[in-house]
Amino acid sequence: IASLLPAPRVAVVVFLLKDRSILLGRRRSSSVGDATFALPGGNLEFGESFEECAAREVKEETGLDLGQNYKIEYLTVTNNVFLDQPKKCHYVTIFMRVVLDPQDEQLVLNLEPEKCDGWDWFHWENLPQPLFWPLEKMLKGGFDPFLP
Ligand code: 8DG
Ligand code: MG
Ligand code: MG
Repeated sequence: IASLLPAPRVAVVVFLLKDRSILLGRRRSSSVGDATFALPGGNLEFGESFEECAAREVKEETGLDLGQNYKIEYLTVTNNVFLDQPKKCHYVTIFMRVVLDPQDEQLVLNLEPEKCDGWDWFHWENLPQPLFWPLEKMLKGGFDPFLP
């Protein structure tokens, strides 16, 4: 019954773009999307703006410091209900974008190895499989994070 199910939560995830590539990591999760390739991101915390949450999760998970110079843009939102996963959950997922300077030499680190096998840049025309379902669904629907 509905009262035994968790309330929907808000997640903020980030398309980090560098040249024509995006940053993805293979999830390690006992709850949702295990072994699928996903964007950095996580749960919106009390009082945060979407931009603050995006910068915090990117820093916590990859070490990349978006600092004051990068623009963190809102792209879109999707509604994701996970019923066939070890933990049933419902996320309203906010997708943000940051276009990195191709000259930015910061290294990407796997700072949460218990949650991710490692981060890599993948060319937009050659994304890995399987993608985390919310991402797969968007891209199949024609969504392009590189469009202005
Ligand atoms: P936190 O404790 O750091 O707040 O959470 P997290 O451990 O980083 O959470 P997460 O699972 O990485 O992200 C929260 C939820 O966001 C995830 O369970 C489902 C939803 N989500 C999507 N698409 C994506 C995506 O591409 N990447 C990530 N990381 N989460 C996504 O709907
Ligand atoms: Mg996180
Ligand atoms: Mg995360």
